[in-house]
Amino acid sequence: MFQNKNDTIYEVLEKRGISRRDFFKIATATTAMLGLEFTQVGHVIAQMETKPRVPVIWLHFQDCTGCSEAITRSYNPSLERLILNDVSLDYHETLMAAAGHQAEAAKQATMQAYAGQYVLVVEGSVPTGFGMTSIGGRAAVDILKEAADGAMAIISVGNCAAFGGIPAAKPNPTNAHGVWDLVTDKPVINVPGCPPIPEVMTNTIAHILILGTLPELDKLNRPKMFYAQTVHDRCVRRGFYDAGLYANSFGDEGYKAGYCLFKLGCKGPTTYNTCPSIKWNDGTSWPVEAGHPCLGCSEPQFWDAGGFYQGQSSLIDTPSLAVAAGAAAVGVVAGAGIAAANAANKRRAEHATPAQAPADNEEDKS
Ligand code: FSX
Ligand code: SF4
Ligand code: F3S
Repeated sequence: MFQNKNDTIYEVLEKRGISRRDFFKIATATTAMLGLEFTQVGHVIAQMETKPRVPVIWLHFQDCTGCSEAITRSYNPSLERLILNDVSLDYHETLMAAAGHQAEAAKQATMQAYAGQYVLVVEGSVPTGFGMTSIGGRAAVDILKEAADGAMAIISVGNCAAFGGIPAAKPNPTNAHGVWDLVTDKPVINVPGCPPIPEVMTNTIAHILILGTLPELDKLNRPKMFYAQTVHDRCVRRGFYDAGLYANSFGDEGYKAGYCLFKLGCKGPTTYNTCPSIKWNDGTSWPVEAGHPCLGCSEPQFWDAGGFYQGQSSLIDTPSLAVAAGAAAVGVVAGAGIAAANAANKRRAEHATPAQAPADNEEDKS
């Protein structure tokens, strides 16, 4: 097999018969995909030529596997491209062929051979209650901490891994937590959503693996490139909101006319995510465009913070301003600083309601 872990991305492509010319095309497309200026193509080429492919370990805890299900529908980059070219996906309970002891042995081998070099992706919240979920006879929290110890960075995909999600909703019977509650000595990047937008997951992973840096993060450790604006900022129904035209019930005349869904409980004004821009299923549509209010799935505590279909008590008088976030990167070496910031940020998230969380992002606006 050509999948020598020490191969660079370029070497992997070369062994697959990709010409030098096509490599340049791939590098150019990758630069655009990562949201970088065209002038950065040379840097991306250098990274792809010199950086060994990085192993990824993907752990599942309390989840519905919707995040893994969603990532298989990523189109740019596709999951196939990510796995074949850019990363070595060494452990993923749903996608790997191995099972049982064989799978566990593969994970242990990667953790030992690439200590300090692999990226850990976590899906699902982590139960900490006594006697709760165990895998292979081991407590979930131990499995997390063991894998986190040797990781250069951790990506929490989905609201469950980032903020606790559904399992942590009241009464939280398993005492479930997001990863950044439990791992405080490593950079933890939150990619929330229930599930997250597939391209947001693949691009965040690709950014770290190809550039070797962390993306710029907001106060909830979400990549600013995707979470700097509210859903409301770019909503297709925004003109109706501004004109005071609302649907009052599903199926009424306003609903049929495509009016704003605010009175049906839409959390778009207080939810930071890129749904209106990237959309879902290769740009086909997204919840509000398809006729459903935004549930706030990328914010902390979204299951507990008010009814999904309850209109909020008052309109937002000063809608947030859109801002194009730069993709300026912070080196992985800065990870220790980010890890230190995790503690303060997670405390903020614990006490935030979706209505409060955006205030934490105010500094991101101009
Ligand atoms: Fe949670 Fe992921 Fe929601 Fe499901 O597995 S973020 S329940 S869509 O998919 O963890
Ligand atoms: Fe769109 Fe919801 Fe904002 Fe209305 S309240 S404009 S439906 S995001
Ligand atoms: Fe989630 Fe709202 Fe987008 S519910 S998928 S953040 S429109």
